[in-house]
Amino acid sequence: MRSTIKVLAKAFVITFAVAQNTTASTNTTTAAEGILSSGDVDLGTWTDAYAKAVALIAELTNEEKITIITGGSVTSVNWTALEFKDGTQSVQGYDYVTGFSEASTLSMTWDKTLMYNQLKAVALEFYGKGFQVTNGPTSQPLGRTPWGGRLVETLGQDPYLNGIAFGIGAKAFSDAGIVAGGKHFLLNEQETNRQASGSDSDVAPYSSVADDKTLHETYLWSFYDGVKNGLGAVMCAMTKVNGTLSCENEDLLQGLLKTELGFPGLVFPDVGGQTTAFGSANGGLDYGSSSYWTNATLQAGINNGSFTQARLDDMAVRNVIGYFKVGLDNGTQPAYVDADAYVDVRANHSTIVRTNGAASLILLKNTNSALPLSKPKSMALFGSHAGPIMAGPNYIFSVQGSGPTYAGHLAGGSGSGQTSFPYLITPQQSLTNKASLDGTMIRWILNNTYTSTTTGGFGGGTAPSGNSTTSTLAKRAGGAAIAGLSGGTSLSQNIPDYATGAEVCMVFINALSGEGADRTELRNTEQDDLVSSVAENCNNTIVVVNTVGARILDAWIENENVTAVVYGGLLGQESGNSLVDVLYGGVNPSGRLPHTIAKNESDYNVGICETAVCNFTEGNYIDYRYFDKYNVTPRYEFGYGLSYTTFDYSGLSVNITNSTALASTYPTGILAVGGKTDLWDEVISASVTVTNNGTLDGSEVSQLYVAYPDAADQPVRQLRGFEKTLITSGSSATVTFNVRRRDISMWDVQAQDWAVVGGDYVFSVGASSRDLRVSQTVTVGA
Ligand SMILES: *[C@@H]1O[C@H](CO)[C@@H](O)[C@H](O)[C@H]1NC(C)=O
Ligand SMILES: *[C@@H]1O[C@H](CO)[C@@H](O)[C@H](O)[C@H]1NC(C)=O
Ligand SMILES: *[C@@H]1O[C@H](CO)[C@@H](O)[C@H](O)[C@H]1NC(C)=O
Ligand SMILES: *[C@@H]1O[C@H](CO)[C@@H](O)[C@H](O)[C@H]1NC(C)=O
Ligand SMILES: *[C@@H]1O[C@H](CO)[C@@H](O)[C@H](O)[C@H]1NC(C)=O
Ligand SMILES: *[C@@H]1O[C@H](CO)[C@@H](O)[C@H](O)[C@H]1NC(C)=O
Ligand SMILES: *[C@@H]1O[C@H](CO)[C@@H](O)[C@H](O)[C@H]1NC(C)=O
Ligand SMILES: *[C@@H]1O[C@H](CO)[C@@H](O)[C@H](O)[C@H]1NC(C)=O
Ligand SMILES: *[C@@H]1O[C@H](CO)[C@@H](O)[C@H](O)[C@H]1NC(C)=O
Ligand SMILES: *[C@@H]1O[C@H](CO)[C@@H](O)[C@H](O)[C@H]1NC(C)=O
Ligand SMILES: *[C@@H]1O[C@H](CO)[C@@H](O)[C@H](O)[C@H]1NC(C)=O
Ligand SMILES: CC(=O)N[C@H]1CO[C@H](CO)[C@@H](O)[C@@H]1O
Repeated sequence: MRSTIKVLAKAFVITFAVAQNTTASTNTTTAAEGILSSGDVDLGTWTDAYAKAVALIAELTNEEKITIITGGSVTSVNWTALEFKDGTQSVQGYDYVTGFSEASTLSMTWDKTLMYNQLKAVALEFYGKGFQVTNGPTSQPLGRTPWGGRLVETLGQDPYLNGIAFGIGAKAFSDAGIVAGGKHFLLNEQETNRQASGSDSDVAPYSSVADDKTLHETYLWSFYDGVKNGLGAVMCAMTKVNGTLSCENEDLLQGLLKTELGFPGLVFPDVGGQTTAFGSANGGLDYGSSSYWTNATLQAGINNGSFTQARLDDMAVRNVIGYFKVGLDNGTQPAYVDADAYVDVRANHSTIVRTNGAASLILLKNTNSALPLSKPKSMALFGSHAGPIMAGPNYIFSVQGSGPTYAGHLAGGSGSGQTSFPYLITPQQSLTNKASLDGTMIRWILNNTYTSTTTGGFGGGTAPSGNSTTSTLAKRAGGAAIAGLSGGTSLSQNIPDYATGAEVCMVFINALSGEGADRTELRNTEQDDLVSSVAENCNNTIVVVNTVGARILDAWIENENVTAVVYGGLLGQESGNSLVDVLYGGVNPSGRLPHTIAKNESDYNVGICETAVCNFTEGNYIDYRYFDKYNVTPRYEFGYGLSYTTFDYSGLSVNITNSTALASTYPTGILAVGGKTDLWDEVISASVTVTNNGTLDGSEVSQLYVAYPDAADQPVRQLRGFEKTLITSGSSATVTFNVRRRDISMWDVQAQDWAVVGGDYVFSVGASSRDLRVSQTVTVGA
């Protein structure tokens, strides 16, 4: 065996075609497709890592290779088992790490630089604790349904936005010396019935069925970005695709992932994803359980043809290649430490958390110049989300589902999205600090329904009701005379009385969900009633929403007393500070919606699937693609978000920059890591002038949407570029978008390839998916 592998290693140096002959096996019916040594995929920048991996594996017996693929160490070659860990929002369950914002929050920034900075900082903390692989970044669940319980962990509901962010994550993690383990592969869009255990075994795990076009154009899309940008591992899902477990699905893993996308790394299973020895190994799982993959089973399989030597070698190579690719062999990484060890890896990452939190916040409504605040005389805070939970910070949550709300300030998720907080700045804390600087009088009721049952202060007297003129002592007993917010009326401890007369009323609401259960609601009666009862008494009610996914606001959004709404994800340890930065204008808001907020639940077309087979019959039409196609008016559309300044768009210019490339309907490039190379060619350039015509400096997110010709059978318009640009008041900036071949391609089911259909493409740039300001048509092809 050793000699065979040595030939493999040597052959690699010469040509890939030579290496192909070493894959000969006793079982030729098992697909050679997806085997790295076949040479089908040009490994590019992975070539050196592949050579190192092959050289390492060449030193091993089959028994030792089996040790590696089942997560063991082989001391003879100094191979130490890889340490895997959850948590792109922090090293999960660890002390002395940073509590970053969630991935979904990061996607709200629409800022590529900030995404990179944060994800690299996260990865450096994993590196410093001695981990080699992260179970992330998370592209999917993508957000087929807004009720999906895990959307807080993912990078937005649009394949393009999600893909760009996912690619940035793969690159940032790799740059930090960590193997990025992108997840979940694939069509794992809901928590209900995801696992046989604890569910109805007749229907669980559910099987997702998507047609080939939808699969490529919506769900596989972002994995192209991830693989192209350096994913070294991919986590297959717990669920099934087309009736076969994702982790044992040869079409999915050996075919789509390893061949079409040219993925060179290891596939590892989500919990329970592996149920057989040969189904999983032949299906494309590379890292699995020693209870299925025993030495005896796999060696017998090779002997009787159920399995192949080539595949075992491939699995072993794939287990170590990522380690070499990111330079984990360079001797620099600190030793692995336990969760409570005092190894402080935080550096100055709190500044990233604060900056990115503020940059992610989305201003949805702002009337009467309610925001930014400027030294208000008085302020009242409402809702349990404004302040700390009794015992916290938000730690530790179940993977069996959580929510629908959280009775304290929510700044981190649950399950795999759980944040490890070293501390948590609540809005109450940061607003109080600000009040002390500004001379603002501040009150709070940190409860959504609170009514005091206290009847006495001094001596237990009865609280006065209304504008009682009883004795001073009685007033003090009820808190009226000393409270004073209400300018003469008595102030008892209830929500309407605290709201009455406050110059600013701030209401804080949240929505929580996470791994293990889907959302049960997209709005919350208790919280919506709180907003309404404050607004009934306060003509300057500002609502702050921190949510795990789309949150319906229609119970009160049109109330004229609700003057401003700030909407965001879960912001991490600096949450209150990020909010204050935006509320007081230290940071001009520039977050944009990564999903559509509907007016009603029934406006969304996809709910939770309760059957054994989940047919993705809606095709590509999820989120704004559905709203646009079926003329459903959203409350706030995908891409929406206000600023304290205003921007004007002009002078759009769109040119084909590589007509040679576009002369061919299908890509002609070789298959490489990330798919055929020319899918990534920049073929069209668009530029636009954006002018800040308001009085404050601010950042605008210019968004490029493309409408394909009818023959391509595509949604009305699709995001195909975005750039966040800081523009000072009165200045202009030229914003340029480079459109890649894949950005104007459609999946041709007959040809099984990405096609550029000839015809007129309309390029529009604007401030949201429904606020397109300038357009230009470009004719592609004959
Ligand atoms: C590899 O196999 C092919 C076809 O089976 C054969 O033509 C070629 O000569 C072989 N190459 C080597 C180096 O053995
Ligand atoms: C294993 O590592 C040790 C210490 O770094 C080194 O001395 C030894 O040569 C290595 N062995 C192999 C087989 O690489
Ligand atoms: C080893 O890799 C890490 C992570 O990329 C890097 O920070 C470090 O500088 C490298 N060390 C050496 C000696 O190259
Ligand atoms: C699943 O089956 C559908 C319909 O037969 C097919 O279009 C699709 O490509 C299959 N998907 C996978 C991942 O095999
Ligand atoms: C592993 O399997 C091989 C081949 O069947 C056998 O020679 C070897 O003894 C086994 N090793 C162990 C530890 O069982
Ligand atoms: C090859 O392996 C598959 C299972 O992976 C098995 O069904 C088939 O019978 C084997 N073919 C031969 C010729 O042994
Ligand atoms: C909020 O106040 C209500 C009414 O006073 C009380 O029943 C409830 O327990 C409080 N909730 C919390 C989370 O303190
Ligand atoms: C809001 O009410 C206050 C009194 O509480 C009043 O001074 C102010 O003019 C009102 N503002 C608007 C916009 O109605
Ligand atoms: C708005 O607030 C004022 C108190 O400032 C109140 O009189 C009025 O009824 C409120 N309007 C609504 C629509 O609730
Ligand atoms: C899913 O689609 C298939 C094929 O169109 C159909 O036979 C099946 O009944 C559908 N299942 C559900 C649960 O809708
Ligand atoms: C497009 O071409 C025109 C004419 O050559 C040129 O003025 C413009 O700058 C080009 N725009 C872009 C975005 O390349
Ligand atoms: C409860 C109470 O005493 N209400 C009085 C408040 O003041 C107004 C006007 O002075 C009276 O009409 C109310 O009866």
